[in-house]
Amino acid sequence: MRISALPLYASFLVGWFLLLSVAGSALADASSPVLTLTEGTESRELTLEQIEEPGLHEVDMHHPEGLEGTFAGVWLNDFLAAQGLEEARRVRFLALDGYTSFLTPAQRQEKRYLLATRFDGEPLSEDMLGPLMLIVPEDAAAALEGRVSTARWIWSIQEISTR
Ligand SMILES: Nc1nc2c(c(=O)[nH]1)N[C@H]1C(S)=C(S)[C@@H](COP(=O)(O)O)O[C@H]1N2
Ligand SMILES: [Mo]
Repeated sequence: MRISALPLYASFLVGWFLLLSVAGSALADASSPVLTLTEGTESRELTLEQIEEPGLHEVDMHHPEGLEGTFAGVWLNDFLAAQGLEEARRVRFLALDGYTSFLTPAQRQEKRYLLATRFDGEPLSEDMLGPLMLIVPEDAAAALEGRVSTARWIWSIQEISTR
């Protein structure tokens, strides 16, 4: 190869490298596991793709922890139904920081919980309260003003355990 062709060749290689790494991370986002779903003693890993299978619902809101924008996710009851778990008497959420909370069937009937998977179109990263968080869109304004408890607005969810 002539010396003069080297910069062109090098930029071609760098270009491909950038393209492949971007494609690779997009692929990893949708098809790598983000959640452990436990039913009794049986556990399985779910990808974002599998979690979002029932269809995304979008809501523009200001989360009490600070994020403001478009949240998207699946209704918790739709997600549970898709997994054959709509009858669960206890749905427990476990977060990366050790926080845990649970919902009973009555609580799941009383309010529509959204299992958020995305913020402004992108998968929720761990520094943005991800990979998954629970929000109640109908309570967004009240939560921001402190008129309603957000004890069940658990973020950084890594496991959902049902029985
Ligand atoms: N992952 C995670 N989610 C959480 C919490 C937490 O510590 N970790 N705190 C819960 C509680 S008790 C409340 S009242 C709200 C707000 O918590 P904060 O006041 O500690 O910010 O988030 C809820 N979700
Ligand atoms: Mo709390």
